[in-house]
Amino acid sequence: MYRVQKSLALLLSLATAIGGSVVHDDDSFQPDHILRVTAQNYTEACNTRYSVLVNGTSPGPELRLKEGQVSWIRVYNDMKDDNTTIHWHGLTAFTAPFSDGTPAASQWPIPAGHFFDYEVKPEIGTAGTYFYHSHVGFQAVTAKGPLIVDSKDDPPFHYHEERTIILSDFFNETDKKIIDGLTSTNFTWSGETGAILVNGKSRQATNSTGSCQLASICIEPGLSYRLRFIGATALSFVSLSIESHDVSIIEADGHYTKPLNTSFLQIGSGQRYSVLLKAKSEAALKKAGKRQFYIQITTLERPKTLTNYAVLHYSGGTPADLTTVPSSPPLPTAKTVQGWLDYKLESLHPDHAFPTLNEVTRRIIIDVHQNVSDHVIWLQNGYDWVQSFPQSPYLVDIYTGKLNTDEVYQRAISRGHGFDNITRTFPAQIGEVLEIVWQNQGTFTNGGLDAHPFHAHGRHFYDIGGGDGEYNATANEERLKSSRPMQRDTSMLYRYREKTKPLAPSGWRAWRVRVTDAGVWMFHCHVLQHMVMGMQTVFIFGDRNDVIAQSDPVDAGYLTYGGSAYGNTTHSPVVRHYFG
Ligand SMILES: *[C@@H]1O[C@H](CO)[C@@H](O)[C@H](O)[C@H]1NC(C)=O
Ligand SMILES: *[C@@H]1O[C@H](CO)[C@@H](O)[C@H](O)[C@H]1NC(C)=O
Ligand SMILES: *[C@@H]1O[C@H](CO)[C@@H](O)[C@H](O)[C@H]1NC(C)=O
Ligand SMILES: *[C@@H]1O[C@H](CO)[C@@H](O)[C@H](O)[C@H]1NC(C)=O
Ligand SMILES: *[C@@H]1O[C@H](CO)[C@@H](O)[C@H](O)[C@H]1NC(C)=O
Ligand SMILES: *[C@@H]1O[C@H](CO)[C@@H](O)[C@H](O)[C@H]1NC(C)=O
Ligand SMILES: *[C@@H]1O[C@H](CO)[C@@H](O)[C@H](O)[C@H]1NC(C)=O
Ligand SMILES: *[C@@H]1O[C@H](CO)[C@@H](O)[C@H](O)[C@H]1NC(C)=O
Ligand SMILES: *[C@@H]1O[C@H](CO)[C@@H](O)[C@H](O)[C@H]1NC(C)=O
Ligand SMILES: *[C@@H]1O[C@H](CO)[C@@H](O)[C@H](O)[C@H]1NC(C)=O
Ligand SMILES: *[C@@H]1O[C@H](CO)[C@@H](O)[C@H](O)[C@H]1NC(C)=O
Ligand SMILES: [Cu+2]
Repeated sequence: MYRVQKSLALLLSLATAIGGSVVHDDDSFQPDHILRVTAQNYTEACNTRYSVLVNGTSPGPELRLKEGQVSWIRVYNDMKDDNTTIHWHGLTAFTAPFSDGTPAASQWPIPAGHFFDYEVKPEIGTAGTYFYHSHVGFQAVTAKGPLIVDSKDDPPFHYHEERTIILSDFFNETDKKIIDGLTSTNFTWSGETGAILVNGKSRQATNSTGSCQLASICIEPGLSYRLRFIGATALSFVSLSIESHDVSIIEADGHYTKPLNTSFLQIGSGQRYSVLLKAKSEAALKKAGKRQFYIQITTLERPKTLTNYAVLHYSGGTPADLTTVPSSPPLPTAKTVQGWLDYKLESLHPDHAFPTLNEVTRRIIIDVHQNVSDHVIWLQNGYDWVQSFPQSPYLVDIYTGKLNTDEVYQRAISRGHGFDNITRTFPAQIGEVLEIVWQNQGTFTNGGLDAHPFHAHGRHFYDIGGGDGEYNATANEERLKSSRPMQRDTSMLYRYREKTKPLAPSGWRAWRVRVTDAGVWMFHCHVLQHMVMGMQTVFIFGDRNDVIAQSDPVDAGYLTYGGSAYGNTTHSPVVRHYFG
C-alpha cells in the first residue's frame, strides 16, 4: 500500500516536473530578448562582403542573462532564402529540449521568414563569459555576439568595471563561395583570414588611406578591470598580449579560476577567458610617456603569420590614434606554447565532482585525420559528419520513434569504438562516465597535421590534459595526481609538428564527461572550415525513455520543418514553456 502510494506520488510529481506548460506565444507574450538575422552587404576591415548578421551588425548586440533565471530569446530569420539557428555556446546543457540551436541534431532550422522562441536557463554557478552564434553552414563567421551570464551575487573578484573583447576573422569571399570551394571535388581553400577583428574592427598596415580603424578599449587610470575575451574566430588560433600590461586569468569558459598571472593569452575558436587588469596610475602613465598601448594579436599554426592590433587607451589625455598601425610589432612575435595552462589552471573553488579513473565506465578514442578521396574531408573514426547527413534532426527522430536508441547503443558497443557508423553517433547511457580522447593523426595523403579547438555541447567536460604522440592513460593518470582538472567546453588538440607519417598518432586531448543530461549534443572542432569539411560528431545522451520523459503532446509543432512551434507573420507559435 505504502509502496503504491509512493510510486503514484512519484509519477505525479514527474508529470508536473517534466511537462512544462503549453503556451501560445501570441501578441501578449514578451520575449526577454529579440535577435533578428539578416543577410546583407556589410563593411568591415575596409572590405564589403555579403554577410549574415544579427541585428544588422557583426558582432551582434551583447546579451546579458542572469544565472538561475529563465530567459526567452526570440530569433527572427529575416533572410530571404537561407535557414538559420542560434546556438548558446557554452550554455547548452541548461537549455530546454529543442533550444540548443543545432540544425540536424536538436532542432529543425528556422526557415526564412519564420521565428523561433529559445528558452534558456543558465544554472546557478555558471555566471561567466559566453557567446551566441548561428550553427548553420559558415554563417557564424559573422552571425554571432557576446553572451554574458551575470552572477546572482557579487562575483568572487573585485573590479571596478568590465569590457568585452570579442575576436573574429575576416574572410573576403562569401559564405556560399567558401562552402562550395571546401566541399567541391575541385577543392578550393577559403584562403587565410584577411584580418583579426576586435569587436568587429580592424585596420591593416596597408590601409594608409582607408577609413577603417583599430578597435579601442578605453579605460581610466587607477581602476581595475575585468576584460572578457571571446574567441569567436572562424579559423584563427591566436596569441594575444598587451604592451606593458600583465593580466591575471580569473575565468575560463564560464568557470572561475584561481588567479593565474600571465603576459599573454592563447585563444582558440570557441574559448573564452576573463582576466583582471590593473590600470596604470596617472604617475605611471606620465613616466611611460604615453596613454595608448597596443594589444598585439598573432595567428598561430598557419602557413603565414598574421599580426593585427587593437588599442588599450587611457581616457583623459589626447584622443586615441586608431589609424596608425605599427610598422613592426612592438612585442616579440608569439609562438605556440604547447599545452598552455594544461595541468596548471585550477577551479577557484574545489570541484568535488571530478570523476576519478575508477569512476570511468568507458573510454572512447576518437581518431581524427584528413582524408582525400574524391574530395577533402575530416574523419572521426573513419567517418565525416556534415549538416546534410541526417535526413531529419536526431532529437526529432528520437521523439517520433524513427531512431531507436537501444539499437544504436547495441551497434556502437558491438563495433568496439563506441561509435554507431549507421547514424554516425556516439550513444551513452545516463550515469556512464566517459573518458573521451581526441587522437590526432597524420593526414591520409602526406601526414600533415593541424591544431583543432574541440568543443562540446551539453554539460561541460573535465579537461584532463593533452600531449604529444599517442594517449597513454597510465602516464596521464600520473600527471593528474598533482593537478585538479577544470571544466571547460572548448579545448585545444595541439599539433606538435607540421607533419608525421600518414595515420601516425601525433598529439591527443582527453576529457572526462559525466553523462547526465538526456539529449543530442554536438561534439566538434570549432574551426568553421573544418566543420564544413566533416569534423563534427554527435553524442546521444540517454535512451528514448530519458528523452521522452521530457516530452509533451505540444511537441508536435517541433517535429516538422516549419511546424507550428515556428512563428511567422500570420501565425504565433505554439511553444512549450519547459521551465514552467
Ligand atoms: C535587436 O533588434 C530588435 C529590433 O530590430 C530590437 O527589438 C532588439 O532589442 C535588439 N536586440 C538586442 C539584444 O539589442
Ligand atoms: C551586394 O554587393 C554585390 C557586389 O557589389 C552586388 O552585386 C549585390 O547586388 C549586393 N547585394 C545586395 C543584397 O545588396
Ligand atoms: C533548410 O532546411 C531544410 C530542412 O533541413 C532543408 O530541406 C532545406 O534545403 C534548407 N534550405 C537551404 C536553403 O539550405
Ligand atoms: C579575396 O582576396 C583574394 C586574395 O587577396 C583575392 O584574390 C580575391 O579576389 C578576393 N575576393 C574578393 C571577393 O574580394
Ligand atoms: C578549380 O578551382 C579553381 C579556383 O578555385 C579554378 O581556377 C579551376 O579552374 C577549377 N578547376 C576545375 C577543373 O574546375
Ligand atoms: C585594406 O587592407 C586590406 C588588406 O590588406 C585590403 O584588402 C583592402 O583593400 C584595404 N582597403 C583599403 C580601403 O585600403
Ligand atoms: C599576480 O599579479 C598581481 C597583480 O599584478 C600581483 O599582486 C600578484 O602578486 C601576482 N601573483 C603572483 C603569484 O605572481
Ligand atoms: C579515404 O581515402 C582513400 C584513398 O583516396 C579512399 O579509398 C577512402 O574511401 C577514403 N575514405 C573515406 C571515408 O572517404
Ligand atoms: C559499419 O561498420 C561495419 C564494420 O564494423 C561495416 O561492416 C559496415 O559496412 C559499416 N557500415 C557503414 C554504413 O559504414
Ligand atoms: C604508458 O606509460 C607508462 C607509465 O609512464 C609506461 O610504463 C608504459 O610503458 C607506457 N605505455 C606505452 C604503450 O607507451
Ligand atoms: C505561417 O505558419 C502557418 C502555420 O504553421 C502556416 O500555415 C502558414 O503557411 C505560414 N505562412 C507563411 C507565409 O509561411
Ligand atoms: Cu579543426
